Amino acid sequence: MKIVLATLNAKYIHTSLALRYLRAYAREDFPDIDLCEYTIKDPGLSVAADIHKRKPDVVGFSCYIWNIEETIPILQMLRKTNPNVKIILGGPEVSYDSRMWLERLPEVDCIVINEGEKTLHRVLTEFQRERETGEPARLELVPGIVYHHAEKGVQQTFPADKMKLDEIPSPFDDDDLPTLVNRVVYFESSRGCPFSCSYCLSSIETGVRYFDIDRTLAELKRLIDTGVKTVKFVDRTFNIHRRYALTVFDFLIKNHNGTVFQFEITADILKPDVVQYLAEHAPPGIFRFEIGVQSTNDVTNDIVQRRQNWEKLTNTVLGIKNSGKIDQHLDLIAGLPEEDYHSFRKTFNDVFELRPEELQLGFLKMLRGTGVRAQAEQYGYQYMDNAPYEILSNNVLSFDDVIRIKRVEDVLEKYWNAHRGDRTVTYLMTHEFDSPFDFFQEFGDYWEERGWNRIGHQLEDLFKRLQQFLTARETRNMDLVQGLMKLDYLKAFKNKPRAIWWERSLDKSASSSLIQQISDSPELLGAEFAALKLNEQDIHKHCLLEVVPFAIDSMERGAHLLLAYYEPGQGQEPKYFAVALSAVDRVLA
Ligand code: B12
Ligand code: SF4
Repeated sequence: MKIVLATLNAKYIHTSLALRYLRAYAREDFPDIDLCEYTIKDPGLSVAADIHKRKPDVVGFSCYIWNIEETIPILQMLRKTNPNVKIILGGPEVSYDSRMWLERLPEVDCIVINEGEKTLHRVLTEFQRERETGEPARLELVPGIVYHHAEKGVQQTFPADKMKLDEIPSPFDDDDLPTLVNRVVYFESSRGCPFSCSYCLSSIETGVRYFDIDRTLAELKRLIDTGVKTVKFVDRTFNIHRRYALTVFDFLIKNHNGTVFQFEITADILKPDVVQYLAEHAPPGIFRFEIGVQSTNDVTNDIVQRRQNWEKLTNTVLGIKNSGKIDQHLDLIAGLPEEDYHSFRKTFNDVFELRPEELQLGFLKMLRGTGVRAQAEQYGYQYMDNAPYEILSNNVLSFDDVIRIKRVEDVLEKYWNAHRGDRTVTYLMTHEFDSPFDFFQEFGDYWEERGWNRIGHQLEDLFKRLQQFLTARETRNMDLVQGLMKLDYLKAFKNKPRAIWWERSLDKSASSSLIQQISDSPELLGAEFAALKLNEQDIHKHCLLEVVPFAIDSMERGAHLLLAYYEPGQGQEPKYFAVALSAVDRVLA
């Protein structure tokens, strides 16, 4: 029996862990399985054609919020082109309201609800038996599915028991592993979450199950040895089990070999001793933490049953930040119950205070199966009918508010999260705007007014646009802001940039005589610079000179000569050196 297991990933770089598990579990009895990964951008017809040419007897699709709408036309084409093929759906998007899905999709033979390995195997066994005996598959005997019954219509069987995780063979097979090196490899050490946030699907399943720790470590070692660049743990809350988490951290600290590991952690339950251990031992740039904050409004958190200790969360985030070794990505959700525009502004500012490396601003999605969806009427929610079921408004947040917050998201992504202007934005938020949120909101509004949301942007454009916005609103201290923008712009390059977006503050001859001066007296720029022993030619080739109106470490006012040095062959951001212009002038004189 030829089986195709297929899915549409959100992007090419993502990979499907679910399909790899399903194949691993079924393979012993059903060796002829093709695992086919596409993306949501692939034309439906070419996906259908690719599956069709494999001549499958059974096709299983893995369905999520990001791919369901694109998957439906594909399975409908397959049904039309091959009336005999068996079509199975599984995945979180179809595990809730499954009867509705099957009624909506008569082309589908059955839907597997939740955990799929054992259930898929049982369904396949029935289909195999049908092929061999000619008797109809006895789907009523398979727990955990919804299927079409010839007379009784759509039927649902009893829920399937949860599996012991170690019964499932490794999802990573030796032939497949090398193809994953440059993609994001998802990795699971546990299933389930003990928390009950009502907007999240993971709150529905009770209990947390773990893979045996030795197996987990051995699997991680395999990924590291294959040279996989990025591994993302999909565990709902990686640090629930303190000892398990510490063992994994410790193992990775000792064995990472350059592979980057991302974890979703709950910051307020990460114990101070673990934070300290990580701060001391984590290799820089190897771990990355995703921390869901969602809201700092207590009423909102109560309603969505999210218990969160803000003080402990803050201590963890700052402790990790101060170590400078682990990037943190904090998540917010706009549109939660009773969080109006002003409350969301406060949430945003509270979280921004922690200066996370990335702050992701998402909008509430009313996922099928979740508590918030069941309570939609109570809080006056309007939301999209189809995936991703994003909210449009509720009783305290109008559609206009939602649209305004979207503008914040847009510039937040382009500037803060892309690290285009860290120094400038930090300065603006603390000195020239009432709060970080107000900076992003005002800039986002201006951005949209100008129609810039409809065009593409080079790096230079981002700086020119920021300058245009700040000038138009007559921002104070623009000379200082522009100095910071220069530092930020120059930092974006690994080699001396060819183009700059501002008018040079030094003409060619002034620049040349300064370079000569610096090469004669490099100690002017400090001992670190002098130790580089750059000659005049090196400085011409690898350094860029500019005047900024402040001292770069203290930000004290006063014209300074800035030298940005791009060390050849290092592929790193420049090193900055500076000296008060008056000091250089004196020497020059
Ligand atoms: C990886 C991931 C992503 C990746 C996508 C990767 C990809 N392949 O393209 C990225 C980062 C892009 C992503 C984004 C989002 N995600 Co996400 N994501 C996950 C995550 C962390 C892991 C999924 C996974 O691999 N799990 C491990 C596998 C083994 O479990 P599984 O997927 O449930 O599969 C089992 C069963 O479902 C079943 N099964 C699955 N497929 C099939 C197929 C067949 C044929 C059968 C029989 C069975 C079956 O068997 C599997 C094994 O037991 C899950 C949370 C989680 N830990 O599961 C959320 C999750 C899937 N995401 C979710 C959400 C809401 C989102 C976002 C909307 C969040 C947002 N930003 O607002 C976005 C959507 C992006 C978009 N473009 O619209 C929800 C899903 C809701 C839904 N109905 O699909 C989840 C469940 C999180 C949650 N707890 O609510 N996400
Ligand atoms: S949001 Fe996080 S902590 Fe809350 S139920 Fe979902 S996975 Fe668990």
